[in-house]
Amino acid sequence: MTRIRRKRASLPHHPKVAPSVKHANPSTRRRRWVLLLVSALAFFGAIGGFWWLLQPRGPQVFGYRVVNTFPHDPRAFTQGLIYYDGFLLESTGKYGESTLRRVELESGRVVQKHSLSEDLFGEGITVFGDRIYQLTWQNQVAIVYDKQTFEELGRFRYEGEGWGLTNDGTHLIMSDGSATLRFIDPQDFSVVRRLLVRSLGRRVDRLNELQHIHGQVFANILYQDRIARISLDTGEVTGWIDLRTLWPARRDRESVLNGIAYDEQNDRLFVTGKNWPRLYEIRLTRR
Ligand SMILES: [Ca+2]
Repeated sequence: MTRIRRKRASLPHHPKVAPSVKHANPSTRRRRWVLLLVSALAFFGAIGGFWWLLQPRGPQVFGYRVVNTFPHDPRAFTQGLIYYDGFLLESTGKYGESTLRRVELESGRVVQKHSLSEDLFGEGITVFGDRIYQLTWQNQVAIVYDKQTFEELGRFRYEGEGWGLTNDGTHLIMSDGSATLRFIDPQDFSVVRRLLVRSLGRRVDRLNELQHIHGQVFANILYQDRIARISLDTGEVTGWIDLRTLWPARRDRESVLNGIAYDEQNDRLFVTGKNWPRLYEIRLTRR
């Protein structure tokens, strides 16, 4: 009994809690809390910043400025357009009206023309080497021409529909109305790669006329009068060009924006549409 009483009596002199904490004054304690809070904020802030850096950025939205306006044949149901060697090359559609033509930019005058047979509906075109390749809509036939004389050199068959056509210097790149671009071997027209095009995770359907520009593909979207700038590595849309106000006086639902051409030497971007009376040289502006 005596021992126990002694032990109890000694308790206040041997506290179990460290004296430094138990007896820290209030200002020291406050400083510790502030330090802890600041450290936590810095830690989570750094994690948040890192996460933000890793997030995919949304596409840039571009406006435009009209630099020049040129005449365009209002009877041309434009399905393919390129700028090549000082002239425009244009493919027009519709059964019985489809053509391949060489057009003087300034006057809109057709200086050379090849008419397709009435059963063919002309679509996208591209120049590759000494040849022009022209797609047809539902005929599943690509026609190959001598790029100077427009003499037909041969034909290839492909699956599905043919819409837009361009090339990256190695492969032809083709659209078919879906969100997928096909990369085509120009020697035998075999498909070497398919690229699904998305914008913020959503498929971008109705990719139509195409133009390869500095490693990206520009594609106008049917019935939207917008152009998507597409990364050829990922298929992601990196930018949208809004051209809805460019030519609002359309005569019917089908007379939509369809035709992108690029003069690489002089960095000029041209656009027109189906049966549009004008072809525009535009400069992109940031919004
Ligand atoms: Ca084009």
